[in-house]
Amino acid sequence: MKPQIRIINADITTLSVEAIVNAANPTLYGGGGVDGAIHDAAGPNLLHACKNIRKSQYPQGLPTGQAVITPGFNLSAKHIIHTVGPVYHKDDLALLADCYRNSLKLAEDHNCKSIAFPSISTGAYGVPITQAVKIVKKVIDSFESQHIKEIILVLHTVNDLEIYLQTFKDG
Ligand code: AR6
Repeated sequence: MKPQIRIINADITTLSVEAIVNAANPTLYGGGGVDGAIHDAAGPNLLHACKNIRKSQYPQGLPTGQAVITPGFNLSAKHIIHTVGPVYHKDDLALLADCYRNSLKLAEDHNCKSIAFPSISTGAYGVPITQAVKIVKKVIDSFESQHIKEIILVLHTVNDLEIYLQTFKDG
C-alpha cells in the first residue's frame, strides 16, 4: 500500500509516532542539530545503546547511508532510527536516498505504522534543501509499504517547510 505523507513544521523530538529518524554522524555518539536534540530528549540511555551498537556491529562507525535502530527511551516515539547522511561536496548524494530507503526498511522490519524524518544532511552536512527534497520525493514516491501507514516529513523552519510543500505539490 501507499502510506499517507504529512509535511509539517515541528521539533521532531515532540512527536508521538512509532519511529523517528535521527540525522546522526558515524560515531553515533550524538552531536549538534537534530542529533543533539534527540539525545537530549531521549536521555543518557540512548548513548549507552549507541555505544553497544558501535561495539557489537560497527566498531569503525556507521557507514554513510546505513541505518540502525534503538529504543526511544524518554521520547514518546517507540524507536529511534539512526542514519548518516552524505556530506555535501564530499560524499555521493545518492547515499541520501539510501538513508531514507534503509530507514523505511528498518521501520517496516519493526512493524512501525508511523515514521517521522527530519531533513537529513541539509544542516551541518550542507546539502541544499532544494536538492535534498527531490531525492526524498523520489524515494517516497516509489515506496510500497507493508506496515507503515504514515510518513511524516518534519521541517524545522517555515522556509524549509515551504520548499518541501512546493516540491511535493509540483509532483
Ligand atoms: N526537529 C526537526 N528538525 C530539526 C531539529 C529538530 N529538533 N533540529 C534541527 N533540525 P542537522 P545533518 C533540522 O545539522 O545536516 C549533527 O551534529 C535542521 O534545521 O541536524 O544531517 C550530527 O551529529 C536541518 O534542516 O543534520 C552530524 O555530525 C536538519 O534538521 C551532523 O550534524 C538537519 O540538520 C549531521 O548533519
